[in-house]
Amino acid sequence: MTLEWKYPNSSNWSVVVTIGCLILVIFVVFLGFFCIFRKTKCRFKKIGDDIYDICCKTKDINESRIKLNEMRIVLIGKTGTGKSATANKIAGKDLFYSTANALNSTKKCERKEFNRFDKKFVLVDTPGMCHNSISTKKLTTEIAKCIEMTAPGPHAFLLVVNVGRFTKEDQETVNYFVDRFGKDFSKYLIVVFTRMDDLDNENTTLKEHVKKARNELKRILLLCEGRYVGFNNNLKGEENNGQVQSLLEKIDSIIKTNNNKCYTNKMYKEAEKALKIQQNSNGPITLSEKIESHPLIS
Ligand SMILES: Nc1nc2c(ncn2[C@@H]2O[C@H](COP(=O)(O)OP(=O)(O)OP(=O)(O)O)[C@@H](O)[C@H]2O)c(=O)[nH]1
Ligand SMILES: [Mg+2]
Repeated sequence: MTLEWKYPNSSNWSVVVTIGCLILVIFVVFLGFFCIFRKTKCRFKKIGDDIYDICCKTKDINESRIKLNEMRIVLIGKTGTGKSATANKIAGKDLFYSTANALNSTKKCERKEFNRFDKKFVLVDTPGMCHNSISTKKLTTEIAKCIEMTAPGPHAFLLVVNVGRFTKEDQETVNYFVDRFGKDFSKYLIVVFTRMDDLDNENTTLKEHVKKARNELKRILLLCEGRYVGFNNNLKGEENNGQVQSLLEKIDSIIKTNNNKCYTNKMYKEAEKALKIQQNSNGPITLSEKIESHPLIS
């Protein structure tokens, strides 16, 4: 049997043309649907992208709002002055270990987060200077961590001193921090006087105490533009809330003055570099010595 091509007759032609037209219509319809689908998909994608953008922006705004409502604080000072006790008073609960026993005192930087007075707090308690069982080198390594622990950096440094006599050790402690944290340190500094109960027992106010203070202490208060508060770490409840609120007002004013900018790791690195240069050369004196000999302060 042989297969033979037969030229289509007129009726067959109409079938071929109809099938051809049908294929063409199907193709055009398919193409049309494809284009509409693509366009819709693009439009959906755009709507999706817009929603994503809005979500991201809202997330950023929320994050910056959280950051704006956040207070990051580092407590520094000589050992036993009441840093951990003050940190607990700020938190309104015992988060840090505070003790009269020097052997059990704070040995490492400790970071705690909590919410209070409609704010988020990040508090870092540091080991005290002039510690018998920790070398200054070890303390320096440890204390340097407080900047990263409060990343992007603290809004305030609370230098905790007690209302007792301001000793040579206290002075050396301040000098240490001035040199370590550099020229920007004073912009973030607040002095917290603990043991206000001792002053109450002597019927003295903090203002009077400061007035009668030694020049070394007055220099520090000048350095931080008179930002100081008193704390009685035995107070509880509303009375404690009052002293914490006074401190928070001071921190708020620092944040405003510093245009919301916190102390940064970059500032710390610059201070570290400057201190190394000063230590390696016999020339310029350290920042703390410069401050001590400043005409405004001395
Ligand atoms: N009376 C009185 N005692 C206080 C006050 N503040 C702290 N203390 C006491 O001082 C002692 C030392 O307090 P801490 O908070 O452990 O001191 P610190 O500065 O953290 O000490 P380090 O961890 O060694 O650096 C504790 O027995 C506290 O109860 C205060 O305002 N009044
Ligand atoms: Mg402590």
